[in-house]
Amino acid sequence: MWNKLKRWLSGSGQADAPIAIGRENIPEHIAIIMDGNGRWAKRRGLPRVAGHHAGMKAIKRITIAADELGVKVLTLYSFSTENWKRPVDEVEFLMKLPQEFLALEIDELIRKNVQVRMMGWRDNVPAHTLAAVEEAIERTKHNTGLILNFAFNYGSRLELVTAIQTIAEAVRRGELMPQDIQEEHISACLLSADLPDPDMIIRTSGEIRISNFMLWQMAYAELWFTDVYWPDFDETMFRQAVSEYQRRARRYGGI
Ligand code: V0D
Repeated sequence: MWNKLKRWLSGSGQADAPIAIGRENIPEHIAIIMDGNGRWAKRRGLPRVAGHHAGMKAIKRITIAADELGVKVLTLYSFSTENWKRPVDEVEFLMKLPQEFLALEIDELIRKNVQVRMMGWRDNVPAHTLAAVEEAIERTKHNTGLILNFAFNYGSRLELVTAIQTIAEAVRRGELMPQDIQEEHISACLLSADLPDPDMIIRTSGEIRISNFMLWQMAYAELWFTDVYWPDFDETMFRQAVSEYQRRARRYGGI
């Protein structure tokens, strides 16, 4: 009802038809660049941090929606290795959010059989933040449902640099010949080594770029962009993205 009203207010004139999603061809791995929290707040005359806070509710909504659709992995880009350049107060505030989010949601995540993970560098992360994240990972590590993978202190080029270092070291030790290096060696050295590549990447807030996110893994991903700010992103829009994914024919370079 509310979504219908919102669509009516925004003047699309569209009836509230249910979004058709087939049970076949559900994307196995969806990755989301959760952008627009600061702008969402600014538009309301609120401090940026209020937008970050509002973004946590969207995480909950989309996690539930992804789980209900049978998505296996949901990766959420919450903090990049470049985000340390933001004002210190903002970074300090952001570093309290994983604890707050997990304190609020861990019981339901456990009840829903969700496995929490972190994809990113542990160094530089404040001890209180890391302790909360590690505790959630530990408490959910045997869960067999949706993998909720937080890309947190993550950067794709650094991930590739460390992969290249690992492979160069193997070559130096004589365990691998340069001409024998395969795509699989590179995939196996990434932080996402035990996850499938994302089938779809969603970015909110109208920016049409990838911002150092899963550059290797996104080779065949469908890209989906929306102008909606992350705190306003809801399950209807998420289902719209999945529905469109199913309509696009994926060919992996074939015909
Ligand atoms: C702000 C919108 C949950 C995006 C949501 C420090 C930006 C709220 C987490 C989180 C953030 C991270 C790891 C984890 C569990 C939860 C989070 C950050 C920002 C960056 F294991 N929300 N959230 N992390 N925001």
